[in-house]
Amino acid sequence: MARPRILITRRWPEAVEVKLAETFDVTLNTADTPLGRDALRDALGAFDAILPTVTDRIGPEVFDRPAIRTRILANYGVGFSHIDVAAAKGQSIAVTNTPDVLSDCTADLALTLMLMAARRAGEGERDLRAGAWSGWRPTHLIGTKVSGATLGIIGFGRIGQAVADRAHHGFGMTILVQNRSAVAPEVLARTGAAQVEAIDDLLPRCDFVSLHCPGGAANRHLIDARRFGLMKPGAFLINTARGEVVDEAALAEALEEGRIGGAGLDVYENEPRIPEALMAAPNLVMLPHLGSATRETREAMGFRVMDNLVDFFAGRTPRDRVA
Ligand code: 8YV
Repeated sequence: MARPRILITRRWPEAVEVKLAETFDVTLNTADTPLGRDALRDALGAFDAILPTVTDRIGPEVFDRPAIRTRILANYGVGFSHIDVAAAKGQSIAVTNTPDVLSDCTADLALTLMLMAARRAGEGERDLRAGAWSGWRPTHLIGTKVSGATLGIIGFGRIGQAVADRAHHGFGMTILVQNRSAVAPEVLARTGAAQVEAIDDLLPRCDFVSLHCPGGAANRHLIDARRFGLMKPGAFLINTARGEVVDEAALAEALEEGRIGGAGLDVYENEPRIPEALMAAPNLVMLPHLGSATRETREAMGFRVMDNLVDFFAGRTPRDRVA
């Protein structure tokens, strides 16, 4: 039987590309630039599997073509709000993702942002490199204490729980959780966490709020101007989930007016475009979507995609099938 034709839409860690090529008829995107709508639409007619990333916007218009060959979109990443899952389902195309393997590193990065924002690490490094550090003084770049503070976690899946572990056991933080469904008591007990029914009840109680819910239309602008108003003055917002979860214009305003203490972002509404108002905000730490960016995790994500593909083409249900 002919080997399935697969398209890897961006460059992946070499070890994974090599392994995939042993099993599949692989096409690489050697230019490593996002494919765009027409190229993705063409790919649906030419490949048995497409392996997209967050930079491939696979909306309903991409599926609007005759003779679709693709049977699976095996996403590289846990979040898949860039894929119109209903449209894929409508064409009987399976969708898989890569949970678990990136939870540790994404949680590590959420803590990085929390510490950087609260301790003004970005500002400090910028000043130092600009030659603007005049020396130690008791009032220089005074930040906010992280240890012992209260952390609110919105979305208590694998990554949210990994953040709670680090924050509670590493920094002695009190953990409050808001989640769509009830969290099992033993899961809450691991970090002494309490579940709060509504986001509006959680926000006023937290010194730090970290987002770990899915993106997509359902959670678009979950944190908006009204909810920034509910946060404690001086509190920090951390987003390593998806850009659309935060109303960036409202965030810029809340930062500008000093309604919150600061924020840390790894994801943005229109990546890689960053609004000017955010670029100008000093009390904001911004990283370029680095949540899972370690060699170990990026390789593990690739091998997880490979497992999903092998199962799928062997007629088994892939472990990470989301549609
Ligand atoms: C990925 C992520 O690197 O897995 C996710 O959902 O946000 C990132 O860690 C990216 O999405 C790759 O497609």
